[in-house]
Amino acid sequence: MKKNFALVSALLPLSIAAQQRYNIVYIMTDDHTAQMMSCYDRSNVTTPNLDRIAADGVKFTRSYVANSLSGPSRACMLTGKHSHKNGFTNNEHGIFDGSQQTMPKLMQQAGYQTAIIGKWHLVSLPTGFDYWNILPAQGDYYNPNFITMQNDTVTEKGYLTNIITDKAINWMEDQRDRSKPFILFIHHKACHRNWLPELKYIREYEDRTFDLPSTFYDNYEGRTAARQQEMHIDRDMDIVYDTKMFRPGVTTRLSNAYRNMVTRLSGRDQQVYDWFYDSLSVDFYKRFPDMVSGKTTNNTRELAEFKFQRYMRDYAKVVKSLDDNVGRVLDYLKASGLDDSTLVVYTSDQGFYMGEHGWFDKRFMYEESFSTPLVMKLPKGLDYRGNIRELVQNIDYAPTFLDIAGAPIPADIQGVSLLPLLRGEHPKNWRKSLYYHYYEYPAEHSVKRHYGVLMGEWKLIHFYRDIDEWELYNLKEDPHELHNLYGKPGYEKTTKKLLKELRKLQKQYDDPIDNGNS
Ligand code: SGN
Ligand code: CA
Repeated sequence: MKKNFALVSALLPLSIAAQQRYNIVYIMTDDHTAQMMSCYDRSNVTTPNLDRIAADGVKFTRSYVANSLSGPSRACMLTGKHSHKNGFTNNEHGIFDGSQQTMPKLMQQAGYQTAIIGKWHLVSLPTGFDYWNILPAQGDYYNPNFITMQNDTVTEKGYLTNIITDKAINWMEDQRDRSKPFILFIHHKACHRNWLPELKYIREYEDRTFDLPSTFYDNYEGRTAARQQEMHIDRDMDIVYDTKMFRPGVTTRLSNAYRNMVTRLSGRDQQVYDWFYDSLSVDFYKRFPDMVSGKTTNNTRELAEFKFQRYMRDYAKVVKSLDDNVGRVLDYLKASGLDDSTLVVYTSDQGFYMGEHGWFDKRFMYEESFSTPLVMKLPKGLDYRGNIRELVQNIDYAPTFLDIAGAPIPADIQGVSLLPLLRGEHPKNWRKSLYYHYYEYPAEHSVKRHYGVLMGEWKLIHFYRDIDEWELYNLKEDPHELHNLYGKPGYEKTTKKLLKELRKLQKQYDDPIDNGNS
């Protein structure tokens, strides 16, 4: 017995030391949704480089966030904890407490070099990174500012997606300590509103007419919170800021913000931009003369569909640059011999509506925005390939990376390591349900506060605060979540079961429900 112990303790450090310490390149975009990624959905765009990641690894088909909004999603990813535990519940009032335990700090302790480049959006400055170079707030697409580790603001020339990639490749090539494994976070602003394209792709997708989603003219029957939102393409998308129909004299809520963004371009670039969108704008105001007053038109369907096409085209252009740049990172890893030893993760801070329910933006626990794309290119030694259908959430990334680093996963981390799934295992005790909680209301886009549970084909949601409404969906029979079954005869047992699961998760995650209606 004694002998065995001695043997085990002699072997243990060896086995940890012998474990391959993969590098991790974590690429996270802003608002990039699966409907605009061809490895998930071929109907809208082609993304060959993103598809390469999935082809050389895995694609998660049931990947979700804990809170569908930028700052909160990033805080969940960094801590492995739900919003109420990491303290960053919403963008408008949140300041991330950088003194708390985070995955990058734990990765450092495990001997990794840590770096982050691009969108940060957590207000306080990064902690736990050996190198960082971040955008102020949402950042700008054209000639963007970056905040340096010295807390200086520096303006860089060019298109943001290219610049972030240049910086990331530079860091891997010239700046990192080659004696250590690394985790590099490449955080793009693309494809965040208002979808300003790289000038070389300004004409791309202009001959495409995208199909309207079947739910574009949703009437929100039985769904009060869905009816009361302000993220409607028809009503809420700004004709100047979002669809870029600028015309001197036409003033909208966001027209000044728009000009400030576009006039970051200069000289010939500014001309290229203006030539393109001005000619569209001239046609637009001929077609919708009432819009010159910046107000309204009788042709509401025609206008809504015009806005939808502009939205889809501009978003698709932004994705094209993104896909190119992901390709550059993959090519660099290959050329530099890092390919076999590096896990590449591609995800977004949440999904997004591409006209489903008539919407843009995110926030709701409905599938399009609750889910987030997640594909991983696996390094040598992790040889599983294909789809992973288990339920996963962005609180799982932190424990996964720690697991990969051979580091212990602290007990207060609420996510679980995905490493067994990456090995092709299907653990019998894998989670059967997911918890969601969204807090940013009252706020832009007016999506009511809500929490809910997803279990198998069922979803139960409670909207609260100045509303007290429950929704129940069967995703198999009603994938677009149009038929709220809550309170309908025949669903009492299912509702009870889901409610029990919801309360169990709230207890497990220790979420004090701030609703007054629970
Ligand atoms: C900005 C956008 C919103 C968007 C939020 C949050 N408005 O406020 O449309 O929902 O960001 O997005 S804008 O007029 O400034 O473009 S998030 O991805 O950062 O959470
Ligand atoms: Ca986002």
